[in-house]
Amino acid sequence: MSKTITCSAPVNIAVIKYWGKRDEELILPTNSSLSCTLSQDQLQTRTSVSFSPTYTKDRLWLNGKEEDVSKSARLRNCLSETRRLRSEYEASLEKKGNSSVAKLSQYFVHAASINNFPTAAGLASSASGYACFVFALCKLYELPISVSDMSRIARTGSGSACRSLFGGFVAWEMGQLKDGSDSQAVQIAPETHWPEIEAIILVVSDAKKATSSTSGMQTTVQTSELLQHRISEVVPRRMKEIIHAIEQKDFKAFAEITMKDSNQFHAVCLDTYPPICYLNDVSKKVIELLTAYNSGPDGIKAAYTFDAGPNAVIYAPKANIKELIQFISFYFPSPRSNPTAYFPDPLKIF
Ligand code: 2P0
Repeated sequence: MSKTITCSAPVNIAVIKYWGKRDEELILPTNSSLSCTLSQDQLQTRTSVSFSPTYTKDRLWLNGKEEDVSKSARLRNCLSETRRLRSEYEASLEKKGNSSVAKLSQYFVHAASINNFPTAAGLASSASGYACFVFALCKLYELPISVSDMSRIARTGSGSACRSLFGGFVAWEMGQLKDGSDSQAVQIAPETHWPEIEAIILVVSDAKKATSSTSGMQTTVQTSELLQHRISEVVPRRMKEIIHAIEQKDFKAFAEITMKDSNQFHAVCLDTYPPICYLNDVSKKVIELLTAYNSGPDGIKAAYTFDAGPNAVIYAPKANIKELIQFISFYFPSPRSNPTAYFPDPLKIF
């Protein structure tokens, strides 16, 4: 008996940033966060998972290159938790008198995952990657669990991954419990709620970032004084305000909070010692241009946000997108005429 499942998961881009863990192993954050999940046709991961009696160990290929599963605690966490839940499910079915339960939990798994965008360049590849991996495993094992339950498993692969299990506007509630059982993603509004909002991604650099998010946030927690102010006062207030702005479809409020939170996240990085600078001169030029664009008589028309890298994500209402692209292209004429995303079939990697 063997079986293969293929799934895809989109990237999410935070507007209230996650930065800092209170528990490194369980990946429990020091603050709640909120993101927008991009549509699947933009940035996505596609993953195939399979089990077979012929497999002799768990194996995973990322963009065609094999990763050593035994060396990744995060991959092992996701595999062992989904396998444990499968085994629990098998036992419960047997208890109910079902004598022909397939013992899927005893098989090894192979997984192949492909991103259609640069991996580890601050474009949230671990978010879509782990969300896709966990979702595919849950489907492979036919687990009767909720999406929020899946988000808690994905969180143990990469924090931001828990938010990619839902579409639309998604909060990762930090939770209070020590075991992380209340640290999960919840959907604030579905993708149909505010379809006028679009995202533009400016790839300033597709190079791998110098400081990984995991080690960067560790140093921040140890050294930044500004982080304490951020997690105790600023983020709790902003979470409420931005949820209200999303519910009311108040773009100006949404955009102002988004830009301020991006600015504060990068200020916290700079307040880390030794400092972390994810923004480069081009990123700063983008901030300058957007600030100028927003200073006209119509007020705020677009919001920038930057993750752990120099690439900008701009959120704006559909009505402003054409003008915005013309404006940006004028200052940053593209050296590549027609970049196309590659997307090989992950199944061919097995
Ligand atoms: C976010 N970032 O909220 C923030 C904003 C980057 C800047 O989540 O250690 O890759 O795997 O939990 O999820 C990046 O952190 O870190 C991130 P781990 P992750 O999207």
